[in-house]
Amino acid sequence: MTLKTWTLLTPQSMGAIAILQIPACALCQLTNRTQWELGALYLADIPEIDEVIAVKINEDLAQIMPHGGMQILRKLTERFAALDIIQSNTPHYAEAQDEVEARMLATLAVAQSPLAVELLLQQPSKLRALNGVMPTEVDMKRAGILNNLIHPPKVVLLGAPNTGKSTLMNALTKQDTSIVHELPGATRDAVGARVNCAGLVVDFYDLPGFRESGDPIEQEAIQLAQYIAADASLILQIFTTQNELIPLRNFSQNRFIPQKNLKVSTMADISKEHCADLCISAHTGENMDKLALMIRDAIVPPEILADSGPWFFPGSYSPTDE
Ligand SMILES: Nc1nc2c(ncn2[C@@H]2O[C@H](COP(=O)(O)OP(=O)(O)O)[C@@H](O)[C@H]2O)c(=O)[nH]1
Ligand SMILES: [Mg+2]
Repeated sequence: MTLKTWTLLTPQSMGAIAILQIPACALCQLTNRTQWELGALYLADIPEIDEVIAVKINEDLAQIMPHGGMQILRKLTERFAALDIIQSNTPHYAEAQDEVEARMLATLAVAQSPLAVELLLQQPSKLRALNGVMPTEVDMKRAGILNNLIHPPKVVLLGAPNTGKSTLMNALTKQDTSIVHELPGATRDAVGARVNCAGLVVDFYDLPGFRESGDPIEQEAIQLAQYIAADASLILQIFTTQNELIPLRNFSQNRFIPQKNLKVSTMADISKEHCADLCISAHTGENMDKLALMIRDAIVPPEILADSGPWFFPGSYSPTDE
């Protein structure tokens, strides 16, 4: 393998240092040092750019650690272009035993949910043991569910105005994400936030309350909210003893996402709605932990998490593996 690409391993933003993966042969081109012992760290000078920590990992790969920030990165990008080394977004995992492990590590780098970590680390041995046997329909169905641990699924709060949706959103995010007001119609734009629900990270959307409205802006906001609700993995139907459930009609327009729903009655500190799946109070915190568990279990059921079969996470095999 003669690598002619470089990859930024750290986020493209401000920071004290950046880490770049580069071709081993580029070390001599970039710096004035010619002797590189494998695995040894050097302080090397890249003329007119920066002094960096550099290491030759193997005959193909090296890493440099310049100071962070956009300007040094911009200069390095120009230097690489002059050397005909092109940027790639796919790092090489020199530490991986094989391709399966490299693909797992690439997935681990982007997985959002804490629950993904242990499960992903178990997959290389499970997938290797299959000896290239392709996934069954059951495997693919399980993978479809477990992939929610990598890319956060969408969960929407749907209900009439003044049912406590925004208050619930703020309690879930533990900050003032949404406007809370006793006057109905306070929430106009859908407000989104990423929340860890008992190990499953989800994207919550606080939607404007659904009601008949003569206000064209509110009508448009409600229409937009309907689109967002249509491709949610889970709809939380929010209601109270004072405000009935909003019928779900047909929000399941996206047939690739099996839609589930939970009936959550809010303001349990005032009164409890007994036909709910769960009664909560965002004010007192009653059943808030239970809500997180119910959301997680509705999207990634415990029996799927406990299943000992392999997880064909995205990229774990390709049709060319056949
Ligand atoms: N007692 C009590 N009041 C609540 C609770 N949640 C929300 N409220 C109140 O209900 C009103 C409407 O809340 P809001 O979150 O704006 O409702 P939304 O229109 O559905 O987003 C506000 O005055 C909140 O303080 C709760 O758990 N208990
Ligand atoms: Mg609101």
